[in-house]
Amino acid sequence: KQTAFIFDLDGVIVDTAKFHFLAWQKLANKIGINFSEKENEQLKGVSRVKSLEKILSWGNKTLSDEEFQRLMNEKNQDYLNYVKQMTEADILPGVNSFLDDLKAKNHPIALGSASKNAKTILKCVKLSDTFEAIIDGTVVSKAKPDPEVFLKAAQCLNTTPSNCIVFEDSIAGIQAANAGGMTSIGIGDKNTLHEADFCFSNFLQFDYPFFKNIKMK
Ligand code: B16
Ligand code: MG
Repeated sequence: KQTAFIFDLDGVIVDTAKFHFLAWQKLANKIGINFSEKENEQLKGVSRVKSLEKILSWGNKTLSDEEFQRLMNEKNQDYLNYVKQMTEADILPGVNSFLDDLKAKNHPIALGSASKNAKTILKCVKLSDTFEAIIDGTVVSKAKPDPEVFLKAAQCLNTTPSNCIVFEDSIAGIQAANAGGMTSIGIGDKNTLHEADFCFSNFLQFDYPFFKNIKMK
């Protein structure tokens, strides 16, 4: 059976991670909480609600439900203003040709993202019809590092976790893939993503034949 491939979105297919960073930083600073790349690393792959909860806990702050909701919306609007300006040119280097290779060889491919904005982003970068299954923040109830998002993707692709390879840029996402019994490929810094089975800085660092001989979990 052909190996199935599951892709995270933010930080793997497109560099929206930098937009999340800018939007969260603006919000955190506004409420007097320090926010740098170091804090941001812990928000990657984490849901919107959990992200704001974490930021507030770092600043020892609590908010009313109403205010919490308001700030989450504000961040999302800010974030979407960046997203709306994206085009196909914002797909990360090497991603398109790798996706083309997988499709040419009939590998099942799915998207596994924590984002509620996933479909909007795919539309902006013209990848709406690329994935056989799209599992995103609108259909998942347990956030990464829980494996739910990837297990659902495997199920939609009609395959087993051990037949899946997951691409992830976040610590939480690598943990989710590992917990689901899938082979995890980190995209980013080796030291940060040391729990991944394999790690590359980007999609130009490997090619399709690499996966022909890969040792699966
Ligand atoms: P949204 P991924 C995740 O997407 C991001 O990494 C994370 O930073 C973000 O908070 C989360 O989506 C929720 O995104 O606010 O758009 O619903 O990496 O799982 O594709
Ligand atoms: Mg990500």
